[in-house]
Amino acid sequence: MRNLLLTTSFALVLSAPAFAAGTHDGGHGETKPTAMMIGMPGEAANVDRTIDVTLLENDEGEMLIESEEMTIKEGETIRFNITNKGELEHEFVLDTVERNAEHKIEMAKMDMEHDDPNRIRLDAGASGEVVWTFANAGTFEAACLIPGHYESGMHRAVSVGDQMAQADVEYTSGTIKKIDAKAGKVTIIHGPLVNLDMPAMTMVFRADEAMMAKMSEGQDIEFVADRVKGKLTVTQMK
Ligand SMILES: [Cu+2]
Repeated sequence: MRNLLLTTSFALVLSAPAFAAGTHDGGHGETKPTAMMIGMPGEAANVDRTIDVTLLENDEGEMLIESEEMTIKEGETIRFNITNKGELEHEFVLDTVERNAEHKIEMAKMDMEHDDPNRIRLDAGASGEVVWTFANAGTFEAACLIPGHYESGMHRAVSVGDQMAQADVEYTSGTIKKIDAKAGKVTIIHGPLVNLDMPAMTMVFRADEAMMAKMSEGQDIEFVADRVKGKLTVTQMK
């Protein structure tokens, strides 16, 4: 495996000049495998949510990556639960559009099996997962780089941005019922939480110390809650 990886990097370094004039950021030589433009491998303990992904071919001869819209917030850690429902082997690679294009060319020369945390290769009927933390805003791509598959439709935009999330933010009114500063928990009687798809009710939220300091029992607030590391958390308040 080690030899294969070394060969891969060598081939990529050789191919770099051809792309040097473009918008390609960094270059393989400087890019650490653990921190890429698209982010870094995520920890299972930090997963914010799961996106189910299906890889398949259809009767029209297309090859597809099917999933809900891949609209991700900056900093979010996603578990991609990937199932190959096709009859062929497929890949799921997360990267910039530019890097996928480069790697596709490399793959066309030699169908290499990679062992990178941002990609997984699945036999027909197999499933697996990629846990990824999206550290930077931008438009990225999920793709299958097996020769011919990208052209048959196996690519999908992955948009990462905080701007989008900001625009969506809607404040909810609530009244603070109880504060447990030690546990970092606050009970709020609140209106509907649109972004979380939750009706009006009384719920316990997490809040960090700075947020806690601004709260008092009985206070009427306008706030935004979101899932942070899987826990409902007050992220903004006024
Ligand atoms: Cu494929």
